[in-house]
Amino acid sequence: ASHPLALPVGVTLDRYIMHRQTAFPYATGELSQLLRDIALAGKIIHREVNRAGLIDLTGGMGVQNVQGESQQKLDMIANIRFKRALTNGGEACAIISEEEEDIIYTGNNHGKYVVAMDPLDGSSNIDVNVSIGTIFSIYRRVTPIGSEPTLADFLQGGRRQVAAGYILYGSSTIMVYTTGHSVNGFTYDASLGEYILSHPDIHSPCTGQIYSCNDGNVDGYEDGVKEYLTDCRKKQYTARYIGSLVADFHRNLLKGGIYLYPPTKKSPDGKLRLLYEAFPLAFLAEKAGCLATSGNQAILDIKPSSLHQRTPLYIGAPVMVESLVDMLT
Ligand code: P6P
Repeated sequence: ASHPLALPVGVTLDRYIMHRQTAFPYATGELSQLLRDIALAGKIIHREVNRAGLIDLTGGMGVQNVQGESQQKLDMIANIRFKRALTNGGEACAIISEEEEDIIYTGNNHGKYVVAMDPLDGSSNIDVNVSIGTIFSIYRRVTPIGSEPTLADFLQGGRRQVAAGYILYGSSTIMVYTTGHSVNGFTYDASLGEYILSHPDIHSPCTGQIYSCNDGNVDGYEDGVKEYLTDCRKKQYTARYIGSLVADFHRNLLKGGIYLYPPTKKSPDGKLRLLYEAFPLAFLAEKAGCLATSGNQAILDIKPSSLHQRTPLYIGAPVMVESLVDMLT
């Protein structure tokens, strides 16, 4: 059954956000505004991504642009744009980003929220026109309003997220997010400058026949993972690996599938980052009926200890994730 608060396909993101806010009488609008700020930055990155090839934003470091500024890579530009949108929006008191080592203080110490983000994941794919994505995770701060935010605001744990989502810059640009209830996808119509509700109340299939992993790493995987992949091949499942987490995740979310990034020799703790890749995707995945595990525990139950810590990640259709976990134990 569709979610009681579902709105018809075609409604704009702005109208949807307002509608959802009215469902919460005590809502004061800050989270709504924060989501709008993220959506705005997504529109700007959509434009930059889609013209990158034309003004050499793809990979060139040290290339001078028309203003004579040193040309920055697209992921650096995305980082700057998201920081600026969140700082100007006023709702986020602090940000952490895959692009920066330390906490970014916005100066909005009266902001209620903190944001963890990967502004442009998979950016090595830009140069070859492969889809890339922004991933974001929102927490209500635990430090007093008005004080300077601290590490504690970011290390609350995945189940304390108030919202999480991603923006996929693919054949079209789509923003998919949840505030803890339903999961909804909004496709960007650049001619209108609006995100339009295209995927209301997403429920991911409970099983699937698509598996996503880097086959080049398989020999280094632990035996249980190898056993699971052998089983997928025996069942003649489909291997689909774009090398861009958001793109692989989104396809599996809609069609049913499993994405695996196990520990490897090169990345013994896994490659993907907990706070701004695994936590937000796991939060959204669980709200859409999927599972996300590190192999030892649910991703959302991992107690974070540092901003950029990594984790193994197995995420997708519950039947597929459960049969993998059974082979790991
Ligand atoms: P590998 C991109 O660098 C990324 O973080 C994810 O988007 C992607 O799924 C993964 O790493 C690809 O890693 O080691 O298979 O190239």
